[in-house]
Amino acid sequence: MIRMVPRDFVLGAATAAYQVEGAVREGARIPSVWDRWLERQAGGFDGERASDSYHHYAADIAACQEYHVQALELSFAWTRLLDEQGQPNAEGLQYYDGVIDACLAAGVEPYVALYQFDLPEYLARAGGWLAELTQERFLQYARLCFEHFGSRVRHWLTLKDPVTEAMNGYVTGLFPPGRQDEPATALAVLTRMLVTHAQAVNLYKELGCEGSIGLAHRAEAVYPLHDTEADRHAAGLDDALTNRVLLDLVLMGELQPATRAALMELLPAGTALPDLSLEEQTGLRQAATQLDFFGVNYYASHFCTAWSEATAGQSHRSTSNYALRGVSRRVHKSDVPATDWDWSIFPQGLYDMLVRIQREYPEMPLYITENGLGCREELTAGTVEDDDRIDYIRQHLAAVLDAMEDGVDVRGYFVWSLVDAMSWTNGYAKRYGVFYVDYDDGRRYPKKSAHWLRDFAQRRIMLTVSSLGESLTTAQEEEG
Ligand code: BGP
Repeated sequence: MIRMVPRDFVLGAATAAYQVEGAVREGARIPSVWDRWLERQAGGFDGERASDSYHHYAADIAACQEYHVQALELSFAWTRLLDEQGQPNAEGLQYYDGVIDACLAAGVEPYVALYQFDLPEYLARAGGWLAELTQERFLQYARLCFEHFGSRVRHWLTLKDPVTEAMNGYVTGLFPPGRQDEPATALAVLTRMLVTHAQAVNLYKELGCEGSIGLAHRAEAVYPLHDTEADRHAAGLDDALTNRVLLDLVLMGELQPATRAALMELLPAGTALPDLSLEEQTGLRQAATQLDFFGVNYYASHFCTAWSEATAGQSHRSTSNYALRGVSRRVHKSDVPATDWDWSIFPQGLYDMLVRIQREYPEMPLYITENGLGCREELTAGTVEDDDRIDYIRQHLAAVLDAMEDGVDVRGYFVWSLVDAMSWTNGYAKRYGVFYVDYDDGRRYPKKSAHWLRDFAQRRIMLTVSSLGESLTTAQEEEG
């Protein structure tokens, strides 16, 4: 079957400030919680240099133009734009002026996230997202960005992956502050983040900015491992924390009764659900109706079995091992292929999440704001023959096209990532880029996937043998 990808379907690539910029001591940047966290970890990597995009952004944007990457999703570093007193940092503004102007000059549409995990260190010390000061400063920061860049940046994301930040910070301990087995705190943090997100959306609309604003969620599908009542129940509880809290609060402005019931069951006895003032409740509902789009980050799905033993996952940096007491244990399914890091490769999960969001929540344009494959890779003769990545992208794009044919309103797809970048827990060993980065000298090399994406962006044709999971070829390869 030949499928045409609509001309107005955005094909882009994504990065995030802390994972690519480096230059942590330049431009009067203030410390981020990740600087200290990585210093204390025994992981043997840090964000000091990363992909050195701080100094190579012009080349990266030129590569987007050359390889027909229509849009670049990036995040701004809060730590570069606002100092500890809440005052704008002129050097930071100038740096991102350069980035945005280079994008516009190259015809590459910028999609900017205000935040992707890199909280200023002084706010982490003040209590992180649970502190009022964090919320206050975030809104100052959002206002600065909207006012300064609003006429040039037409697509904003308030937050990316807040569930990942909350769960890794307070359940698995993989992210700062490294606390474990505290699902109630994770829920409180997530709720504060989403209240702040709502205030930022409402601020954007109050300022009358002409553009669109959304949020990106790592939407991992959760299935029962076995078709038993116990496993179905475990998957339901896991899904409540992993997806439903965020989807309910962001897309409906309040928790649905089934989500509340699941939370009451899975949280330690006597825990109350996070308290929201009337104003915050109204703000959440208002933001849900004003939101312009919703971003889906998708990498893997989970197969769950009931679990009453200890929470685990914290010490397993190279595998996807995860279990939460009283909720579920995620088990690798032997008939599902997996990445070098044990993440399931399951495009059906992306299709299911898209259809579900469309079916269960009010109508909303969706973007795939991140999707990609992390591998161990080496440069050979100036390139990487990353056929696995091409296959991964093809299969997931096919799932997106399937969902669109079934009525889901998907507006674009961003591959994670444009260039190899620091992985939060796996450092530089895990490469996602369609451009290889030599971390010694910062040079970039297009991988085979960059060429494949360029051809795909030009032709916008995909030939699918059948539906999900089947191998796909582009018209060009068929011809050639
Ligand atoms: C997403 C993050 C990205 C990226 C990706 C891959 O949740 O938004 O920043 O890191 O996960 O994850 P990892 O680097 O852990 O493999």
